[in-house]
Amino acid sequence: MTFRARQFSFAFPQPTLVMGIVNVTPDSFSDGGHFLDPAAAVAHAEKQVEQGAEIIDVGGESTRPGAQPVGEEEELRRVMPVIEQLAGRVKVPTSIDTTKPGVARAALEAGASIVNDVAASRTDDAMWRIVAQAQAGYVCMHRQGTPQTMQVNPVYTDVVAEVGDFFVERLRRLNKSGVSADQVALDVGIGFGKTVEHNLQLLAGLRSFTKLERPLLFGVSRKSFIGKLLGADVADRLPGALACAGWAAAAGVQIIRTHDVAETVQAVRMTEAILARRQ
Ligand code: 9MG
Repeated sequence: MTFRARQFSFAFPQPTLVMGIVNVTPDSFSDGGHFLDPAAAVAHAEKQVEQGAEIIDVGGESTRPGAQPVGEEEELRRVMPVIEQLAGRVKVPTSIDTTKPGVARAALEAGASIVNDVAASRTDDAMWRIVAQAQAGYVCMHRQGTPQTMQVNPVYTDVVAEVGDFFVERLRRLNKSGVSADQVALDVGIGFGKTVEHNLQLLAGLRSFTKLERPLLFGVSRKSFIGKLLGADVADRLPGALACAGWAAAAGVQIIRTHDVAETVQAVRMTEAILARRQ
């Protein structure tokens, strides 16, 4: 199985990839305001690469529940200096975390290779045509609702089956818009229109998505479901996230998105060492 993202190509199976998060936002839930200065954001990304990140995900609009939408101009103002500088400074692919086709296009032109789209449930295909034209990688994430509404009583009959059906239908639509399957990674969207119970069911069911034969991407870093389940404040959720990362790697997830790169690399390498000796 191959994941193609412009000049980059990942042939799986290979050790789990860690994607480092760089939020260029004033209001993200755990690191909002830390990397608003482009120089600080770039230095943080470089540190993550040194720690073993093999993809850097740059975002300029918070996706946390209840976050206020950001206009395109402001989002571009936040992310573009970072994307432009990273293009010349890191050897790993840069991903643009955006729901806006205009931001995706500008970021791809400036050197990004992947579009991380938490609004893959979109109805029009402008975003996908841009991804197709650039031959970029595309993260197709499941979300029920919008950041403003998604945590207001999310309902599923069978969350694992419904997310699986969403992926099948999106792969078909992406293909129709010119995005081939080998450009797509799938993400169940932990915390995006899901209760703690839904998130746990998706974690427990991760292996079922491997039958789609696309790389699976997964993010739980510092998320509130860990806090709700274990009573941990946002600064104290790393052990819970590392347990999920190890579990996900064992279940066949290929890419883990995290704020805590060094710790996550260690967790997944440990898991892989055990898996290699499983009888
Ligand atoms: C932007 N963002 C926040 N959480 C995320 C997650 O779990 N997956 C992806 N793909 N993006 C996310």
